[in-house]
Amino acid sequence: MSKQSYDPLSIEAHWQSHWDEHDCFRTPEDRTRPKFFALGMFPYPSGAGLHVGHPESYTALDIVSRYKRMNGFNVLQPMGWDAFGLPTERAALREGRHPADITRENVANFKKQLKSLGFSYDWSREINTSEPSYYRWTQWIFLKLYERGLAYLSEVPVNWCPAQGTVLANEEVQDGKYVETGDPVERRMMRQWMLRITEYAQRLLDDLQGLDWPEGVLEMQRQWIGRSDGADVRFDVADSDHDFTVFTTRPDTLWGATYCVLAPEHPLVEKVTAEASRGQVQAYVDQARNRSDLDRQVAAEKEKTGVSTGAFAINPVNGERIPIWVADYVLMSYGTGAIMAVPAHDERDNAFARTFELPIIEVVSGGEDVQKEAWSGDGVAVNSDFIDGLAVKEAKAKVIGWLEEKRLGEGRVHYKLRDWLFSRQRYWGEPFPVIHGEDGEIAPLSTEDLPLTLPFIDEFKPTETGEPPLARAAEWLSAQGPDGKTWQRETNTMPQWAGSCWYWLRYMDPHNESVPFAPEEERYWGPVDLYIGGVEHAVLHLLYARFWHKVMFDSGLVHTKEPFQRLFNQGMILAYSYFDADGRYYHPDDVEERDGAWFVSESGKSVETQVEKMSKSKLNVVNPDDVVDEYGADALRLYEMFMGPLDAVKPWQMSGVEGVSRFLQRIWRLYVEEDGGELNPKIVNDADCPADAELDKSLNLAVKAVTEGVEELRFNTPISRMMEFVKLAITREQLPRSAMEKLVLILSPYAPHLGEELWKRLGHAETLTYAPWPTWDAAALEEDQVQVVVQVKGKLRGTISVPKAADKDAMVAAAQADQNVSKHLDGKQVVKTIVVPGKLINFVVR
Ligand code: ANZ
Repeated sequence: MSKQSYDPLSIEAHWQSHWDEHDCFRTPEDRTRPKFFALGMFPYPSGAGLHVGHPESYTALDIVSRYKRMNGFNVLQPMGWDAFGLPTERAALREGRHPADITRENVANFKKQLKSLGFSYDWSREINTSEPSYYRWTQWIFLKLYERGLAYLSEVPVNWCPAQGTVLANEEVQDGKYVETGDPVERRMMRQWMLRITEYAQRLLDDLQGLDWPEGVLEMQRQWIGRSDGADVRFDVADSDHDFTVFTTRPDTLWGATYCVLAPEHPLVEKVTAEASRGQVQAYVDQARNRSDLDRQVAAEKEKTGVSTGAFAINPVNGERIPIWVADYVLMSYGTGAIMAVPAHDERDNAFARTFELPIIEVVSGGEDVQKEAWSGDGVAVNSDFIDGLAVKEAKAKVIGWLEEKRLGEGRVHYKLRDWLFSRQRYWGEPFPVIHGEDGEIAPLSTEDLPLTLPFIDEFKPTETGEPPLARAAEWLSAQGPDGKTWQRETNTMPQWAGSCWYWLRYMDPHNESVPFAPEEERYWGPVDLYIGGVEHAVLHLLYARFWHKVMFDSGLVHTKEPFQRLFNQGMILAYSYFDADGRYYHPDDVEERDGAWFVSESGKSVETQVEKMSKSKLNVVNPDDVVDEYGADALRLYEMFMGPLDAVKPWQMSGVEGVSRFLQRIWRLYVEEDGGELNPKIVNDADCPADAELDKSLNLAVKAVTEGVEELRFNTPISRMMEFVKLAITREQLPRSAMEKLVLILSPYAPHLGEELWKRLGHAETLTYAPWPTWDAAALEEDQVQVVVQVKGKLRGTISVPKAADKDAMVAAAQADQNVSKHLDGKQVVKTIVVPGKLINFVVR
């Protein structure tokens, strides 16, 4: 037989079908072993297919899953599709096709791609959020929310984009335009479904404690929930019966309040505005109304705008008359929509007061010059009557007590978190399981009527009257109401977030037709032990999912308060892009390096390189399929883990893939005989192999590194340990079989195809999926070398490593052999050599 070279493609195809045929990764049914639920954020099956960011987190998770199986855990590692959503609906519009068809195609493509990467998923548990058998239960959970009073219809101001025919999230609007398309956006009142997530604000905050999540994500969740402790304070409007309440986090600064501000939408604006100011106030309010909150906040950072109402408020602590203004830096959606302004101690108020020449009164000591810059630090109260001399914390408490006693206000907590706008004017989403009566009554469908399937339509634009696309499904729209009359179905659909709010639970029991998941399955599998995904989901998805989970907890459907015990974010993979002075981008294949500079191969034109996000327009997108075709899936997996720490942002480099691919080839040659038999004859039974402490130690280091690496989600450095072992093993004439088996086992989570192939060649009939994970021998790792400092005339000239047992002569010889040391000894006479065994050598020279 001729030389057998490493051929990843045929090996990988073979093992992938072997795993499939033998159902190797089916989730075990027995309940006697500990469980491990490994979840990767399921992909949105877009037309572009998989990008290299997907295999990054999925490989990490697959390594953990394979490791856990080998450690005796029952592992649940599923995969599915977050398949409803706007991009598919847009593609349908563009291509004149149905979103269901596009989704089916994209899913098939994604699945083929994921399968080619050898992930150990239990494909029998695949889910798809756009299938009725799945969204039936999304609708069912919505009804639970509705029953509990957590879903309600409300007239709310929305960002309405007439061109797109839909409402947009605040984050999607900038300068009054839709960020994606530039279409103008207006504020409109619309009747929308809202979810009362605010009711859970405190629990969403409290339960972050005890989660094993990245600190950055915890902090983003805290910020988003935004708990603020302060007081509501009532201000009377002078010369009228009106009053209004402000929310302040600094009741101790009440004596420094020199004006008040109402949000433009505040209902009192109209009532208190003086006759002379009406025109101006109205114009200002109209202009502010069309801007989103976020937009207003950003604009207010740059320039403060506002108008005076001509009315005055009475400061409750000292009876002073202070003017009432209207300004858009105060948002109607936060606190009470009204503030007392303390320009000496609040930055925004300070800028505003300086712009409009309003008085600035210092009431907390410590600032430099509050006429120029607000002082928001600590200090003691001044100019503040009965709290003078108190530190901020005590002053706050005392004022709150006083306000409560006088019934002028009370201590209050406000949250930034808003109720969740839960309807979209879209076709490709879950229909709401409710019907509407003529007089605005609502009736939920009964659970036996679920799923309410999405009707087939072939025109996804909104109707001419601006109604959502579902208004076109004339027949579907009518339903018999509880009173026997014809009622109307809801034409909005749920937002894309809905399907991902509970999907991990469905994986536990994906084919159940009578409940979303059986309680005993949830009790065994919940919570998710490890969740890996992108940091872009640090807030919304994770917050929404936690909210639904808590509602299900309250309904007795799940037994844990939190869904995801441990969370990890993978870092983004960037790419090198190449562009010339005109800003034109070139594909990496079309440029070349000469003497450290880059040129277009054809024209010789010089180009610059920069590490950037992958994007089609920059021609720098790396397609995982191409990498697999050229180097194999094991090389792709190994490279993505070798690039750097999982959570680091790092650039893709093809030369790196080549490097790990060579490493895999080296391993192959180490195990597979060049001609003839299956196995390299160098691999012999342990008893026939002479003791080899160095090799033994190197192996134990690798086993330890891989093992600890998996537990700590550090995957890059253990690869170096395996490389070191392989480098050493290549130099040996004989290799002990047990060591070579261990290497295969620890390599297999990273490079499972090669692992299985070598395992078989080592004589094992069974897959290594359930082979016991190897242990390392701590004794073999005992440090037997020591570091010795070498000085020449008292100056540090080197450190050498010598065996612990080395005697004086051996130490001196080793020191003299060091290049740098010998340079400093050259031509000098050594008059004395001081040796501190195991620590230091000092050559005294002349
Ligand atoms: C007086 C004051 C004095 C304030 C001072 C701050 C510092 P956080 O911490 O973000 O909750 N505020 C209240 N409602 C607002 C609204 N709807 N729009 C804009 N600003 C609003 O911020 C609370 C503080 O933000 C409140 O405390 C209020 O200004 C302002 F030295 O009151 B403060």
